[in-house]
Amino acid sequence: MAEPTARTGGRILVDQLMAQGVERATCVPGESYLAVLDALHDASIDVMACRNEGGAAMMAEAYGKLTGRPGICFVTRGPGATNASPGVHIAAQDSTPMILFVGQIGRHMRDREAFQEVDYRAVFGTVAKWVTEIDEAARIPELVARAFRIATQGRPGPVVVALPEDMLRETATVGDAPRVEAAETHPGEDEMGRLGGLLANAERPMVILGGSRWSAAACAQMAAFAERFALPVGTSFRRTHLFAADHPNFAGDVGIGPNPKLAERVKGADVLLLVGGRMSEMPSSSYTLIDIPTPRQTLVHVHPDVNELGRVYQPALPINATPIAFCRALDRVPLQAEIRWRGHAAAAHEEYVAWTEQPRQLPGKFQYGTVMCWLRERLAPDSILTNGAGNFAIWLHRYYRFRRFATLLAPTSGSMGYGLPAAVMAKRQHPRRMVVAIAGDGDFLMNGQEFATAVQYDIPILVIIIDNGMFGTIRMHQERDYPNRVSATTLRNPDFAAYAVAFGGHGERVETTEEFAPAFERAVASGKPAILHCLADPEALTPGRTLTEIRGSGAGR
Ligand SMILES: Cc1ncc(C[n+]2csc(CCOP(=O)(O)OP(=O)(O)O)c2C)c(N)n1
Ligand SMILES: [Mg+2]
Repeated sequence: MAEPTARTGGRILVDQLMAQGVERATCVPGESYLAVLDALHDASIDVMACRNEGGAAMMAEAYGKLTGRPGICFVTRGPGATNASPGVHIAAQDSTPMILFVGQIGRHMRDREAFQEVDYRAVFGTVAKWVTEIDEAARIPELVARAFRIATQGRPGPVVVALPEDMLRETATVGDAPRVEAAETHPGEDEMGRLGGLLANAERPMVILGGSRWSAAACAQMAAFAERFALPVGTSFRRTHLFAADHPNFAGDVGIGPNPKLAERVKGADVLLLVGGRMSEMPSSSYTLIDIPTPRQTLVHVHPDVNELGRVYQPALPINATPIAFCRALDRVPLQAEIRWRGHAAAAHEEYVAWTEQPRQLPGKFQYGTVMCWLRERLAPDSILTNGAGNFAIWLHRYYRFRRFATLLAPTSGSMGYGLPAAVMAKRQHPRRMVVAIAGDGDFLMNGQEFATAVQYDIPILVIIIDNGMFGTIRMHQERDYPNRVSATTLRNPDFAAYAVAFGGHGERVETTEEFAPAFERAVASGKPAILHCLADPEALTPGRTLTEIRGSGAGR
């Protein structure tokens, strides 16, 4: 290795990113980290300047979801950092590796409440996995390497690194840190043997997949295991891409409002193998599927963070392993006895198909369910779909069929405004794949300004906005519990097709089901970032129940 030469803090930092194999980063520029921006000028890192730090941070989080390597986002101090906070929160709840670099005030001004001064350790202390501030340029390689390790190792998560402005301009002579690869945590032979023993005595076993630290190979190994043991496999909230929906062992999405038959299957399983997930509030139907602290099911919990094992549910067999390492070991689980549950997987899959095949006709000329069924035929299996939060997402997760690993980008944290920035990142990363963001009218405008980023960098994403003129999810809760008292949930929306055109993209208004397919094809053919503004009837509030049917149904509970 060449002897290190003197470099500025900004240059040392960017050289560490190069050493870690960072291929792209997002940012909103700020005067607090000019020295980094200057070093990026000469680096082979694709930097996308975004319009708001919330979108920039979500794009970085989406990169972490797609690749398993930390998404990198640069923001300025104070308002830049606080704007970025939703992306940090998503990365935390979704177990996604991400590093947020924040420009910071000069070291000599600290604690005077200087311009935009924030104590990052205090502000992000309970959200991020680790927060640090680098006080000496000479320590950048050490601390950045540690940031990559903490972001990716164990249960992945967000790291926040504050960079005092004057530190970035000082010079130091220091060598680079090596590329960091997260350590795998492997299951022991005895644990795999015990799993085999539990299955040998099982009658109604079931598998649920979730969390991060998966790969396409791990998903394939899990599918082979499910086939060998004839196991029904469900996926946790927003993790449907971990098991192919058209696989005969797929039992469905254990998400919000799951198929009641699937919920019964989970409750009635005698051995429940939970790989990577945590079965938190959403996938557990508000902690009703598995008893706390002692599950009725014999719970085998596989998780990369040892502290997640027994955090809520006490497992009969805790296995501290990454899904990747665990799945690699699955072919070593011997089939010890005759399978007594043969037929269960096929029955579960049949129930899944019955629940998701044919949507109910709802009020209005635009049948969103029919459109989603059309999309599931139209889109190639490697298409990437993204969404934020709102009732509009229910149709995607019920009627679409995810068939490949890492084709779904959606926040388990239920953060609105995620779909558009996530789509921008996905299409930047995979320019030849179709990337479709599904958004609500409320959801879209949380980060709608990032449509400008898509236009600026020629990233032809497709955005489908389901406009029902309201924050429909909250209206649903209102009508259920406080019927006929609509409060702060109505929206008067812009013409989203004109919005797309004004930004330099392609926009169309879709009022009927029949108009959708040709509009979609024109949007694809335009080669531009596009918005399809779909007008949904407010009565069509959920796939199962109309607004009128929901009104008052929860009163007095
Ligand atoms: C950042 C954020 N703010 C608020 C909420 C609460 N919330 C959940 S869904 C929702 C309404 C979503 O409205 P829209 O995107 O129009 O979808 P719809 O429910 O109408 O289909 C709100 C306000 C949230 N989940 N995230
Ligand atoms: Mg809406």
